[in-house]
Amino acid sequence: MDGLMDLARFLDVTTATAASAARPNFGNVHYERRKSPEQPLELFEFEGCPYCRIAREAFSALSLDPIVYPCPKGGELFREKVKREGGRYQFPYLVDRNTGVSMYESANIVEYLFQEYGDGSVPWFLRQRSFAVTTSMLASAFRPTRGRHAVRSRQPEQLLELYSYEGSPFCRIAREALCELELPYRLHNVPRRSPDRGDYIAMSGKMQVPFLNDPNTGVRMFESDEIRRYLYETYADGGAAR
Ligand SMILES: N[C@@H](CCC(=O)N[C@@H](CS)C(=O)NCC(=O)O)C(=O)O
Repeated sequence: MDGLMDLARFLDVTTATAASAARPNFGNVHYERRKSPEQPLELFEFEGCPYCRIAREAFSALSLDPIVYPCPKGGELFREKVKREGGRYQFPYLVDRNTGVSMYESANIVEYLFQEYGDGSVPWFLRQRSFAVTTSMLASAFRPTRGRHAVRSRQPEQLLELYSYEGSPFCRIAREALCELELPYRLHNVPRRSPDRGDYIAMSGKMQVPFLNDPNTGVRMFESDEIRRYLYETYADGGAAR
């Protein structure tokens, strides 16, 4: 049994690492942020979607902390809101209540974020569109069953918080579980050279991601496999760990 668990974990980390390698270090380093939004941006997405990854890389590179509303296939919680507000089921979808702007299209979202919150210039790995889309599709292909399909869950009263940056394979494993369970969360991006790292380390005790804070239960934890197990045991219907 332990051998099987070890093998499953090995495969999990290997394929997540391969996904990260397809977009090596993109979104892992901070780019200049001119200002921070007063109200959190809202991102409707799902982890397995290559276009959503492109948008998330921009958030990560700017150390922006959106509220993520997971919209996996078969999800019943937030997909409808996107259809209602934007007119169609398409992800990613951005809502910025600070400026009254909402939009589809990852390329437009990237451009908007760097214009509004960055220094106006989009890094090459997001600007080269066909390169970005192809490599992001490759990243998704390494994790064909994760972060795509909804698993019935019970909703927490308060928003969960995840500290992460886009290109970490371990953070991906944690985000996939949040996505599958349709658990909305505040995504705190702390890439290398992020001005927010100091506060993060002071709060968590060390520089390691992912880190989950669940204010509903008081649980605060590192370790992607434990985060995934905790989320399934706490929020999946029936509490099954997967
Ligand atoms: N050109 C769009 C493409 C977005 C797109 O095709 N998203 C897919 C997911 S990868 C989608 O929304 N599919 C509908 C669905 O999942 O219901 C972009 O870059 O944002």
